[in-house]
Amino acid sequence: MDHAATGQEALSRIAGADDLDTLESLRVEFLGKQGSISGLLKTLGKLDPEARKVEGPRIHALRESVSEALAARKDALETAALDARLASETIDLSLPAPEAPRGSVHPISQVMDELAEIFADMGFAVATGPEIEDDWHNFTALNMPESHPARAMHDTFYFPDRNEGGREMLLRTHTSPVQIRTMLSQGAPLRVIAPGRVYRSDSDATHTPMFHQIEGLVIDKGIHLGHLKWTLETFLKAYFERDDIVLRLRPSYFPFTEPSIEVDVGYSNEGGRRVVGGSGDAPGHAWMEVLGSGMVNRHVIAAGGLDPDEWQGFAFGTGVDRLAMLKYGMDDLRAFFDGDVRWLSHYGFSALDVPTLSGGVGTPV
Ligand code: 2NL
Repeated sequence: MDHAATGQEALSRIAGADDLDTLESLRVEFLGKQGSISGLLKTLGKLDPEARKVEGPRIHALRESVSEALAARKDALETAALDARLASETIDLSLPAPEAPRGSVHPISQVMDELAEIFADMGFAVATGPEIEDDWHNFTALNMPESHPARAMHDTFYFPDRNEGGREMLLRTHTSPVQIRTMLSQGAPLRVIAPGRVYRSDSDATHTPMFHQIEGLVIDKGIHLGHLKWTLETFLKAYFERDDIVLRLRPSYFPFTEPSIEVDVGYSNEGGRRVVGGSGDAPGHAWMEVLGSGMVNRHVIAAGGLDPDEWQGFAFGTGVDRLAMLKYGMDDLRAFFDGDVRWLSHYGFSALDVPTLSGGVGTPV
């Protein structure tokens, strides 16, 4: 048998295989169970001992050389494939980088950050508390007795069960309970803001059942209305980033403050948009209420564990959502909570743009 010729043909076909699939089918053809060289090996058993001595080494040598050739060709084809991939997958550094999808900061979060920044500069810390409250912290401590209308089922979301102390549980209707908790845990003097979600059973074009409030509380000795007025004026000028903000203080009523004061700012209408600034009495201007405030009622100071003859304070509260709408020009409150990314990419802020008093508290993207 001319094994040399068989070997030559096998080696040249292996050398000519130009992909891994072809090479694998050659391996099966020569060395597989039914392969031609495997067939030769099987014939050895039928030969007489003399012939086997001659043929044996030749067939084994043939199998060895074909097997080595297959391995070498496989290696070469794999190296070539890798080289081709490396050549085609080079990165062109002169091209612009592919755009990474970027989220944006919701206007509510942005405005809360701006408020925290502004009040931090006036020495206020941020206080937080539970959104599920008991009726003592939400109402009683704030001088709102059992008979107060705000406690009614149609205004407040109650839970069916009372807590271990027998108190009724509810979704807080304002952030004031946070300040009661802060007075009780930290004592006086105190300068805090309490921003967060609050809940009322209310739903129409201008009211959502959940909205955002920020309240401020200062407790110290000798605090009076002058401190309140300066603080609110300084805050509003920083927030609206204008020096010509004019305040109008009006007497009002809140159960938790005495006296109570509502704060209006002057604004004008420019292209259908409210622009805050100037006196509300100036031509083309009007007044708009932006804050409720007052000197903390002595019953509330006492509920906070402090002696009202020793400590006085002022407090204020306002809606974060409305402040955001006024500054950034959205006109529908409900869109705030729809979660529409198109609205968010229009009104959202860059996460890298952290509000600072030196750099501007609000810079929309
Ligand atoms: C408004 C008015 C106000 C307060 C909130 C307050 C809190 C404590 C004691 C006294 Cl612990 N007062 N908060 C005071 C006056 C007004 O909010 O229109 N909010 C949306």
